[in-house]
Amino acid sequence: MLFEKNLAPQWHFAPEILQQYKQQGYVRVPGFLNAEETAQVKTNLRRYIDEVIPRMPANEVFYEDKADRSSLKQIQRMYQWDDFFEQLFLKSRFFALAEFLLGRPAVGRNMQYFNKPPKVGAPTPPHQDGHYWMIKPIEGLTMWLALEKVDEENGCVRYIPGSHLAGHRTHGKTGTLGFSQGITDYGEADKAQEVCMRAEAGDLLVHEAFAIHRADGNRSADRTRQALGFIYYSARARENEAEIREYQANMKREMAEQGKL
Ligand SMILES: O=C(O)CCC(=O)C(=O)O
Repeated sequence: MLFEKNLAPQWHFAPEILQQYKQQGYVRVPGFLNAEETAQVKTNLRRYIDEVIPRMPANEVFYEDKADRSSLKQIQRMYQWDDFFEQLFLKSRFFALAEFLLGRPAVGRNMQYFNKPPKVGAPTPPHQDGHYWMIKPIEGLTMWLALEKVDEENGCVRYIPGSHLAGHRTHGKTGTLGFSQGITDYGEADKAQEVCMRAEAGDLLVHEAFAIHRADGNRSADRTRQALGFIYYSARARENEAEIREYQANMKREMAEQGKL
């Protein structure tokens, strides 16, 4: 069952999941959703794209080419607009896993759709999510649920094992809609350590705030690369609201000036 009102006692997660998450900064949980649950999510995603996007603000929905609706690449804060995705985010085993890995009460902060449309899906620049969050303490994690087969061709997520232990790297502007900040000195030594996380539909990746990751663009001719992202913070993390407002306003202005929004 995907949803449960009373979360705590329903799910037990293997201690190895926590161990790997702490050691590597990320963990893969194969088959986190079974085939039936994954199909349910995909059906609701299609409904969402058809029925909910038209009533969302334009700056919450990103396209590789905003004149081409088939190039949909990202949807922000899906849970704020739809009961199914709100439950999936906040009353589900995803939420329970977040609390298990954080080791403390969690709050849901963002739920996103990530697609890389065939041929045009852009690379995800190397980054650390904690850089984007503007919270103190920086305690949080991101989950990434594959909705279809993902590999080198359509843009697997690539992690650097152990990178979460080496602290915050310098980020700068990337010009990429949806991933506006990237590590400025990411080099060959970093690339040599990357691990490509191939995934099947229903597999879940989870990474810690400082785990370095990136993805290539989608080189395939006809395969999409669809995933859902879930961002949870520790409940004691406090956001710097003024900094967030300023960052978002600047980012939206720049993207609009470049014709991307
Ligand atoms: O979907 C991707 O390519 C990367 C997603 C990502 O970077 C994230 O969820 O933090």
